[in-house]
Amino acid sequence: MYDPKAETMSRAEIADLQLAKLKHIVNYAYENVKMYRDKFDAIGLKPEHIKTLKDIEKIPYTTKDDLRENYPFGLFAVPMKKIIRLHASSGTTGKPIVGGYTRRDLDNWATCIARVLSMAGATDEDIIQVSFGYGLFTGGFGLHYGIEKLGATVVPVSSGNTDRQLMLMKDFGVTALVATPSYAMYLAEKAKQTGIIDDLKLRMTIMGAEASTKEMHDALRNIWGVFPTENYGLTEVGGPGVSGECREKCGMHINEDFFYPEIVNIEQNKVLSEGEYGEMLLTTLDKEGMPILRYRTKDITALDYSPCKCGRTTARMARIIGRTDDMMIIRGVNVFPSQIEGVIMSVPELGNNYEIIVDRVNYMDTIEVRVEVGDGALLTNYANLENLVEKTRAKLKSVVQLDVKVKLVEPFSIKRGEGKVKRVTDKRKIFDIKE
Ligand code: DLL
Repeated sequence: MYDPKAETMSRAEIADLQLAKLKHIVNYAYENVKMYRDKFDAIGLKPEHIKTLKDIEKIPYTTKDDLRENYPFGLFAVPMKKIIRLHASSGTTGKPIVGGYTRRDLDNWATCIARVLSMAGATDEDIIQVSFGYGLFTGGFGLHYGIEKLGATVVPVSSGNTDRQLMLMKDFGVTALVATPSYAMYLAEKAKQTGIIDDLKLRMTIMGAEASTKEMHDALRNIWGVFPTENYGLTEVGGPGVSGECREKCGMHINEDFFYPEIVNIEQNKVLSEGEYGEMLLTTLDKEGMPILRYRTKDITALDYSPCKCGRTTARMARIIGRTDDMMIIRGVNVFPSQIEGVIMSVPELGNNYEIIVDRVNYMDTIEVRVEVGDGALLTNYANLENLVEKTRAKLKSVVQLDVKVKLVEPFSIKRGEGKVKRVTDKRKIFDIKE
């Protein structure tokens, strides 16, 4: 454990610390960020009204639009002189989300990452290759400084050039790989194809930055033959390091002295109880550069406050089952891409790469899954092929309650990415996406 004192406090100690930090950060945001002052003043809320942790519910949510409207530096709570690093989300549309870090923020960030790495089983003996992009994306630099803080050896290879990645993994004796799950899978396929996999010293994959299912982790564990864990974070609250899985793999431990999580039902404007799934809100408890109160992450998860077998007492968040904005509504049925991935990964004859195409034909929603077969020879036998399509379709129907068209394609025929994968193409003109 990297930080036993912080990671094994009693729940009462955690609550006390969180309340003290919450009171401070609310006051700090009110005093130093105009947007928060305006939001509080509009409803007559004063920082001193926050007397208990539950009082956080009085504070209005912060949304992505708030961040966009204050682009680029409107939410910074310190003069620019004190900001020593900027990051930004890749953002597919419009302006990116910007984060500003003071020296203290960077140090806390590295601590959070060092903890996450240690949860995953890494030590100062490890040689860790970072295959996240280095740049405005928080993944590369975020993991980098955490690895250094842990005292492990960092290989800052960044993203891209898969052959070179594998060569370095072999030549440097890399023991841990940091990547998105989809890129870790691509690297594994290549390593297997070229036979290089047998010459590696890898002992774990540490993944994050995109959703993945238990089945995907099982497939990764199978192909690499090493232990996978995942970790979570987002640019808006600083990047990776919010939470990470330990070797028990029973949810991601939240760095609760830095982040206060809540799960809410947005439609009912209600904070949910332990174990209930809903959208996660995050409040940064210790950010100088850009404090964020009750940020709507859009990520859907649930919390578990019971102590973990690993000895940590920090709350665990369940694997993200989807985002409120990636939920597809197909003929009135709610479908998450993760449900489809779960089915695909559980059919042994299927490969690990797939895409989902949603369309509207004659006013009727259609959904097609294109998935690579594990072995190209399958495609030459019509009867086998039909059986496999049928089997997959039946499994999908039982999980998503919809007829899903299944198209099997050659291994390696679906484009692979080096960062975050985009699996869904929604061609419908009208988007019935829930806010
Ligand atoms: O992806 C930060 C990060 C980098 C996390 C490296 C972990 C490792 P953004 O680019 O702002 O930041 O994207 C944040 O990615 O709201 C989730 O929807 C998704 N995401 C991140 N980690 C996970 C995960 C980084 N472990 C958005 N499981 C978040 C599921 C994840 N989704």
